[in-house]
Amino acid sequence: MKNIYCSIILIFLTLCLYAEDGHQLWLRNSNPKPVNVVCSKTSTSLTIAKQELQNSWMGETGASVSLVIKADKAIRGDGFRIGKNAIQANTESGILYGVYELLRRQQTGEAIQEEICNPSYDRRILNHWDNLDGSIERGYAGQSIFWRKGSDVFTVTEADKKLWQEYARANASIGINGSVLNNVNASQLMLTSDYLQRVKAIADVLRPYGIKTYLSVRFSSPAQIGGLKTSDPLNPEVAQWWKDKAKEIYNLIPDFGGFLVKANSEGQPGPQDFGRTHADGANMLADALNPFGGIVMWRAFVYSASDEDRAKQAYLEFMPFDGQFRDNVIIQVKNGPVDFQPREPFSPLFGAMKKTTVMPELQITQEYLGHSIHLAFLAPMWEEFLQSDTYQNGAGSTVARCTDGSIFPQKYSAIAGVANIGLDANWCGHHFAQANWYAFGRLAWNSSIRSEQIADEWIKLTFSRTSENRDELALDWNLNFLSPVKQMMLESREAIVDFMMPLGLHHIFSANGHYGPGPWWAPKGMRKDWTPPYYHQADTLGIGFDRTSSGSNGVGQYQEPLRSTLSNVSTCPEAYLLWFHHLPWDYKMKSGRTLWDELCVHYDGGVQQVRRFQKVWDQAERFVDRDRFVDVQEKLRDQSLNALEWKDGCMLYFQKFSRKPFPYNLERPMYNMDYLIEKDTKRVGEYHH
Ligand code: GCW
Repeated sequence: MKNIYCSIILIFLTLCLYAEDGHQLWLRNSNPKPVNVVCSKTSTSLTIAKQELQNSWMGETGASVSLVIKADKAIRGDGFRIGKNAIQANTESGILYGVYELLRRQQTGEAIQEEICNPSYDRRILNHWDNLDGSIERGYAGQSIFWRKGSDVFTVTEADKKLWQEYARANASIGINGSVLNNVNASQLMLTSDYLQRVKAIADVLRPYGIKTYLSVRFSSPAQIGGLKTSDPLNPEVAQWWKDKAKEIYNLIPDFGGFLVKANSEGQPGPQDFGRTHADGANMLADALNPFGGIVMWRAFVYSASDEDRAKQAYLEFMPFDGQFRDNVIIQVKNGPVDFQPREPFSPLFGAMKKTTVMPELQITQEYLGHSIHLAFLAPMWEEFLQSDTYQNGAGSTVARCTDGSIFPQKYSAIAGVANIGLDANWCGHHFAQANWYAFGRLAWNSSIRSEQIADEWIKLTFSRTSENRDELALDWNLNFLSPVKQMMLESREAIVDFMMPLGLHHIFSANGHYGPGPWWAPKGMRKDWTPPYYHQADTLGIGFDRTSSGSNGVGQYQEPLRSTLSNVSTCPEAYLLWFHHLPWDYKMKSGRTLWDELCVHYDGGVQQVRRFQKVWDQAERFVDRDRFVDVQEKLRDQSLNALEWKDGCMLYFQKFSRKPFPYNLERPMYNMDYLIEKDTKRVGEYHH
């Protein structure tokens, strides 16, 4: 009897010990060894650096570590030189980044030899699409960590500060050095004094961690909150209003980063409302910020209800202004020409704007990749994008090199990621979505690290219990946890492409929720380019969007030889086939199958893949604490069901056009299309647009 009690108590203790809610992210406590940290200067940032070393040191017991701020030409920006027991940098942030790097390497067992680590991009920024009422556009992890409903928002609590500090620390640990605190669909209230006071409070917490604060601004603010008659950028009073506003902000926040602007896009106000151009608007704001060293990040995400191929519009609108922007304006371009789809070719603006600074915008939040339900590791998607060759300055002109200052002279270099962070205990909704926050930071710091390395690091930091017991169990852990889970992560994005929109299909989501399948979705009167049939173009003859010269000629926006590669159906990579070509159902694929069969094989393959992920995860049970294990297990179940809806919905719908049987070796549909459409119609009511 006594034994039973003992066992129960033991099990309970074990569960408590290993119960984790994920709040600690990749910064979980370890058993530190004693260390002596020597630093010639003192400051809040350096104190943080010191404490981090003392709290997590896993190097030699009793070692002495020196932190040295000393100018060195080989070290750029907030880069650092790292050694086993020393970190040197030009800046305090550099020291902090060096400390996190050293600790990370100790914890993951990566080699530490003397070397210099410089950042790929100077500005590594999170964009929060957080509204001032606390809701988050495309957020799937709870309410905003910055804003909330009601007047309560103007009181800064200790809990707020604690959370912001944890947030800042997590960012600093992966090199992120900027945060845009509010939605690009910005409220004019953002720039009113009460809200700016809160921004100041946030900035004060983020600053010691090397993070600059930025704001999204609404272009019509002068008229809406400034009492002016217009917001015309060429009106001197308007320009003066922005100058005064900039001064007011910099008085509160001397190191304020600048503005992010979504203008004349999806109904947002902008300079075109006054017959002015994007350059007029961006330059006016840039002039207001320039005396203080601020920048303007002006988004290129624009498309109108015209007949022009949506994928071509940003390029058409922005290219004429190349060279006309101030040097503190950066054009922020989404990775793909349409909208953060599971797979898109890179936007043709990258490398094409040679006299303007361009920065990539990635989406960390999984708007189009299963929200916080699907397990989707996005590093492979970003790696694919950053390493895409634009050929704009000869072969090897990757998107990364076109934007990081390697090819074009530019005063600033920057990269942004739309955050997936909310008030959920684990910050990101899905435990594995944390890996995307992590990956964004790591790639912004070093755009050439491989997804595999990022996954490897993240798993070790996030799931190992302590390094000691990982060492003991190393073989078992590596073989039966690290390796299969890493493989699953690396394959996860492709699985989603397969069951949602393979072979270059895109934007066939139902309604505006952007979760379930909706290739059929086309309500009467809806703007065509907001409906899936516009994108898939399926008919009895075939499927795909013809962007060759016989179609919209979207390919014409790419540089040779890429243009020819993409426009020639036999050289166009199959992953982009239906992005660029409309092809007959019996078109012969490289596999020898018809296009129809191949499409079905991908849909089916995606579903089977998620089921394999379920098996991988179930086998990982003994290595993971109960809470996180169950959470992920349940989400994989939901993902599996959703994958099946995608496969059945899309295959049954496209079959109406192809009029061909599903390959007989594949699983038969389990859903009726009508059922899925009805389910979808019920869901649609929940979404706006
Ligand atoms: O993809 C669309 C999203 C909108 C978003 C917009 C943008 C913030 O559906 O929710 O608005 O992109 O990037 O501006």
